[in-house]
Amino acid sequence: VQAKGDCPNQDIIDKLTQLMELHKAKMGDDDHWRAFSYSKSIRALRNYPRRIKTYEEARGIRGVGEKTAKKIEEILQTGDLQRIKYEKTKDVEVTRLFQGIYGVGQSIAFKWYSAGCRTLDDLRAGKGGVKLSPVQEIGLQYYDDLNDRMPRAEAKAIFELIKPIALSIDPKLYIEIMGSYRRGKADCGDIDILITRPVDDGNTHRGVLPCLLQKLHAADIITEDLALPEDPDDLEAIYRGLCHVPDVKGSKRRRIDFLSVPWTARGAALLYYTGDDIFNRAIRMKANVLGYSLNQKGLFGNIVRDPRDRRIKMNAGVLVASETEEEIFKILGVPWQEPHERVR
Ligand code: DCP
Ligand code: MG
Ligand code: MN
Repeated sequence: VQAKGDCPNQDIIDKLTQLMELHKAKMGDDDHWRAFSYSKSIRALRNYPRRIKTYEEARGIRGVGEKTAKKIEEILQTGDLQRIKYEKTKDVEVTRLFQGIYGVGQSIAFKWYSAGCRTLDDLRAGKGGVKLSPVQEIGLQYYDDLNDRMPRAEAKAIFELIKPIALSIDPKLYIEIMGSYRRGKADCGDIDILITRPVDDGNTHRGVLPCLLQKLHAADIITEDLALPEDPDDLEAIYRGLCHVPDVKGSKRRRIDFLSVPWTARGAALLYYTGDDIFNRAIRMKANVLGYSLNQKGLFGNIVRDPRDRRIKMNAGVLVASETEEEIFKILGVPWQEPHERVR
């Protein structure tokens, strides 16, 4: 047995080890035996006393199979092993594909990859025992639609179907599109709708969102639910789902979000929900620097932070502003920016 350092075939062992580790990390059916077969070859090579010169010589070593011998030959001839690059890019490519499914992040994508899935059809077939959640199933079913952005006009058309239905429930509702649409973008990833209602007559929008959702299902505008509000009777609620233009053959599924907030929080909600996300991060940072805390509910002052970690807040603070975007900008000393200017 040779010491690791002075093994005459160390470069080969290194490459095969790299490949073995890549297969091990994946744990698919065939990855498992591949990793095992490489581990056998690697052990054999460690004990082999001479520099291997040819394919035939490699093939003659007990424990080295035909495919591994081919790889050894490639390393001898080129100093490299293409399969390593392939295994690496393959997992990036496949996990990216899987992360295109609504509700799938990096860790789930990699879990499925490790189970041996490589294509959307593998997922559909439940290869490797993979099981999708109901939401992921919907994401998979409408994969192409949901990875497409809709023209601004389509977001407008869908909203114009929704708005009168909402106003038929309560004519005093405030209902508008936020997100990329409000920023004036030519295309939208989804439709973000803010709902609230003035309280000057003593009424609120309590219960409106569940009622609206039911009507939108009945009108075949909303087609699938992805996430329902936690407490439908709360003035503050979030809904995520899919919608389409009804009665138009081949109309695509589109993402739709509803956010309902108390009337007094509308400014902070408008600001948050209009974005974009980079602008939001910047203005929240600015608030933090000034000793405030900004979120979708409002701008809060008298924030006490943990001196050991300034990110940790020790109290909820005192509400300073939340009714209009303008006052939040003003208190933070940020010059007013129109929605279309709030971009990265
Ligand atoms: N938002 C945020 N941080 C996030 C997600 C969202 O601040 N992580 C805010 C800013 C966004 C708004 O919510 O503008 C709406 O979220 P969307 O994901 O719908 O993003 P956009 O509407 O801006 O873009 P898209 O056209 O892709 O929907
Ligand atoms: Mg959006
Ligand atoms: Mn959204």
